[in-house]
Parts: sequence; structure tokens; C-alpha cells
Amino acid sequence: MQFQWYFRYAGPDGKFGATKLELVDPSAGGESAVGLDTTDPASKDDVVTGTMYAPVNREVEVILKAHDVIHSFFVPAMRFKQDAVPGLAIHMHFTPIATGDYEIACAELCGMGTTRCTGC
Ligand SMILES: [Cu+2]
Repeated sequence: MQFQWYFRYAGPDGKFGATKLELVDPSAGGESAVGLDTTDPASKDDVVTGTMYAPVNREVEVILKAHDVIHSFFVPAMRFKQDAVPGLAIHMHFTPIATGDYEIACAELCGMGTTRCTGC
């Protein structure tokens, strides 16, 4: 959504819980921001955060989704950019090669300073 990225991790079970469009409430943040269906047992250990945590020297898979308008996931320090389009689940892969905190911007209207990525 505008001016904010949310990241969802599958948790220890390695399975993502179901999401439902009718449960999406961007103003509520957290699991409501992504429409997580808390009645799905697989959702119980899902983690939703405003900070992206990525392992160093391991390939990371990200599935980009947009709720409202076209956004562009942009990590300037990694020279990595990919559009997020409503109605599409766009897969992208990258491998962080250094630890640190990196700004994640939106290369569309939202601009810089929307969130950050922490390599760990
Ligand atoms: Cu944006």
C-alpha cells in the first residue's frame, strides 16, 4: 500500500497461512494489512512485519503483491527493482552479499524512506 511495505514470513512450520481480500485492512497494519486468515492453522505462526529480514549469502524469494496501485519495490544499495501490480503475485529472487540496514523505497509515487531491509 502507499508509503508502506509489509513482509510476511511463513514461521517455523514453513507454510504460509491463507489470506483473503475481504480481510485486508491497511489502516490496521500487522496481519490485517495482508488479509491473513487467522482461522487457517497454517497462519498461526506467520509473522508480518514492516522490516524485511534477509539472510546473507542465501537466495531470497520474494512474492510481491500490491493492494491498491502499482508500486515499485526498490533497494537502491542492491540496484534491485521490481514492480508490484494489483492482482498479480510477482516472484523475484536476489542474494544479499553483505550485512547492514538498507532502505527499501518505492520507485513510484511513494518514494524513498518507506521501509528498510536488515541483512542478518
Ligand atoms: Cu508505492
